[in-house]
Amino acid sequence: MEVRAAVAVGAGKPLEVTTVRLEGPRAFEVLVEIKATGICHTDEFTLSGADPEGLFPAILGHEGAGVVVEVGPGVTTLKPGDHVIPLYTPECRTCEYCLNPKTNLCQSIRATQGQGLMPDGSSRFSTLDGEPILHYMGTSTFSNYTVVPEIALAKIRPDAPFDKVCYIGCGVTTGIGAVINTAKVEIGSRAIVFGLGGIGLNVLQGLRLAGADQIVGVDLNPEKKEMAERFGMTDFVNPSEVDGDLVPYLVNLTKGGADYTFDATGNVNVMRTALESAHKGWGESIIIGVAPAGAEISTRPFQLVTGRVWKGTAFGGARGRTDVPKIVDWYMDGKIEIDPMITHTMPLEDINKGFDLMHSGESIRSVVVY
Ligand code: NAD
Ligand code: AHE
Ligand code: ZN
Repeated sequence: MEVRAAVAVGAGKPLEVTTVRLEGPRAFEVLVEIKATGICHTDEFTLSGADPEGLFPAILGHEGAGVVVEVGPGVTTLKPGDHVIPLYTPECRTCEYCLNPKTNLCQSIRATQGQGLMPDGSSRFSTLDGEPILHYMGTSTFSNYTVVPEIALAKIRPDAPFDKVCYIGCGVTTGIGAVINTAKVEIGSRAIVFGLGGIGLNVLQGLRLAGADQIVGVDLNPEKKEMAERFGMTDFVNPSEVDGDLVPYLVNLTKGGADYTFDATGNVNVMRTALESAHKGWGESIIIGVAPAGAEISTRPFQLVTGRVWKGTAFGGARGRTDVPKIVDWYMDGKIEIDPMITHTMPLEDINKGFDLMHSGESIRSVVVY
């Protein structure tokens, strides 16, 4: 079939919205009509050329929601008409990783996913001339139809609005999950969140849910303060307004260091500050941000010797087929908020404007509605 997609043709180039060809689902695959997709900073990271795994031409997008149109042979858990959220972290429930309760990183299709291919090693997308176009993160939601492995689809309730719950496909789950699944924050904790964008705001609402007492937000953009307060931030720090080193300032503000700190910037210098502003003896720092190719983190080993812990999280430690439908219920039941964070919506034709809004810091989340 012919579908409309935004194609990433090369690093640093605008997406090209065009008609491409999509082959139907093969065994254990599902054709999904994407109804809405968010634009995450990770899409921008890959489009910029900073992603060591970035490949072109490809159809980016990993924060979508839609409806099953057709299932391939062997698919047993989904049928046409089901509402779904594609998962860049699948959940096969049988691999060594899925069977280990310590991780959510299902590896059953990771190798081909990283190469922009379906599990059988081929692509379903091509140009009208028949040249292959690669998938991205196994999801490729910047297309009005996409093909996704069955194990990479969470079935969700049919009354949830696509243009809001698409955000659960990455940002919401990553931020809240980092608090609940990865850090396992206790009631009464003090926390610092670096970066108050689409992920950081969800870390804030996760901290609020977990009952943290002090929630410090750090961002260079003062425009982020108001929205962050709405999501539970108790103290705002703009590093450009702090005289001297940020670490002692934050340690003092949190009365000895935070129990938990979170990087949601992807900047390795910020990651170091986050680790070092965690409390001596027990403070844990969680890296969420994705850093560019070649970037490395560093600190004095003494920081770890004296009890601080450095951790990372992908997709908030969530097991998508199990956890995503529950997070959709939390939203529908009013336990978490999504609507105010979706600051802009646009048709696919205007998707590059969504990237411009992210660059200028004007948006939290832009959502493309098909
Ligand atoms: P975003 O662009 O919406 O937000 C980033 C925020 O960081 C902005 O508010 C910006 O002003 C702030 N910032 C930038 N540099 C800063 C600095 N030096 N000090 C303080 N604040 C600074 O991006 P996002 O969508 O929220 O994504 C954040 C990061 O999380 C990205 O690196 C993204 O790739 C990553 N991410 C990781 C996962 C995961 O599973 N680990 C999932 C989603 C996104
Ligand atoms: N490809 C990059 C790493 C990108 C990355 O870390 N992705 C996160 C999700 S970000 C979503 O917005 C992730 O899930 N990582 C685990 C995995 O297996 O990719 C690189 O540096 O090579
Ligand atoms: Zn993302």
